[in-house]
Amino acid sequence: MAKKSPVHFPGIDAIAYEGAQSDNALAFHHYNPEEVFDGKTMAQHMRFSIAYWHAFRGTGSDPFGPGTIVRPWESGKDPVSIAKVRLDAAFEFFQKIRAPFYCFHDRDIAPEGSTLAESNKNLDAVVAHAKQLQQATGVKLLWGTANLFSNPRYMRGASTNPDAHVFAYAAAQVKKAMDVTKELGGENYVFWGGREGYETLLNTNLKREQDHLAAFLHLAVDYARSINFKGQFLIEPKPKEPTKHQYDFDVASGIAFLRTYGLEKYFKFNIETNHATLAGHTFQHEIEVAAAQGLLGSIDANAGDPLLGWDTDQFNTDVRELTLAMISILRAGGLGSGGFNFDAKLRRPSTDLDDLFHAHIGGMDAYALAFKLARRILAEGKFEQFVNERYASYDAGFGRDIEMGRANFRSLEKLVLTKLGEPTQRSGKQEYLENLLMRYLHG
Ligand code: XUL
Ligand code: CO
Repeated sequence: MAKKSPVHFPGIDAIAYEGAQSDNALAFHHYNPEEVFDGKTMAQHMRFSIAYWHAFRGTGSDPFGPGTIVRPWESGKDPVSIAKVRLDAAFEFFQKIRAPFYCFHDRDIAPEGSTLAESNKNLDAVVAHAKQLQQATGVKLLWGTANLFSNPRYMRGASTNPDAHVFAYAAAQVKKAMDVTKELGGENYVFWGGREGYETLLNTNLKREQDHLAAFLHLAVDYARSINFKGQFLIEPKPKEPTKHQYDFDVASGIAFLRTYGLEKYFKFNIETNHATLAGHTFQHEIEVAAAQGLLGSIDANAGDPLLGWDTDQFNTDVRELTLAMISILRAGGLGSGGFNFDAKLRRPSTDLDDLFHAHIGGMDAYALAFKLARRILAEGKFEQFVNERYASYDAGFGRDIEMGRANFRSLEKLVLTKLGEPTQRSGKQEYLENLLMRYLHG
């Protein structure tokens, strides 16, 4: 165990649930971790997770200027000892914000060395420290992943790189990232495509690159099996940024890719709100497309800005959007081994230590409120009843025959000509339903 660590967040206690009427900004107003719903605490339902890269490696830098967020623990004699003190600060934060999980990339938690062997050594030293902190605090690893996009060697992709040498390097890096994820009891392992995409077909063989991506994922599946890693593999789709054409554009293209290459048994989806909206979809749409195929895995909880066309990774306080998402998630039976990971960062001028608390309190409260609203909406079943009635013509007679594969074009033509004639018009009642939703949200 580390020497008795200094308090990195002085003056901020563990965040308490004080209820909606409380004026205390450093309290939960809707998220009560201990409250029980259907025999499970809210903490067990939500499985909130902190994203190490944003919360503890984010500095506020952008293409126009350097970082603005300076943390007091970012000093020490060498990069590995700084990494360990940073972990101490992180675990203090995880406990105070009452998050049961965290997530990391290999290069967030430990510094990259000048060779792969040195990087692995750094990672081992920091992972040993993380393991102690996990044991001491009870905070668990929701998922691990490898950063295959920051280092310049990956500028033309990792597994889709035209150079097989880079493919091999990425394989070695993912092998190690899976080893440490297993070592830390990670419940999932995420593959975000990073730079797996292209800018121009003038220099790109698209088919070969997609074949290589699939080959890489098969090798990952084989390796996981060989080390007996039981965590769920997750694909995280994103349509653009960094490359113009990302291969994992959205959930639908991800499903087509997985099925094309025989990978659908091994993967589910980690759906990120801001990636959904960048693809021109709603968050709920992406959840519903994955859930329809039994492939809903986990959520990267954040929000984009509707006026900006890039991944702004903001904390989401839009209760309407989250309630709709929660309806689809709860209807699908929840996230299983997944959780809600705050892949979200502070705005560049949010430089105080307590801003990190305000940001996560808002995200957790908004999700908790959405969870309660979605439960009520589902329990009352008004929308469900409306939707069921809308499709009732398929429940019996020739509608049932269509669903059961017992109808054909000839039988249907005969029915229309001899019996059915012109269909009667039925309203979709969207405005009525939107008003109904508004009553749930605002009374
Ligand atoms: C990038 C992104 C990543 C993944 C993990 O947009 O969301 O941080 O979540 O690599
Ligand atoms: Co993400």
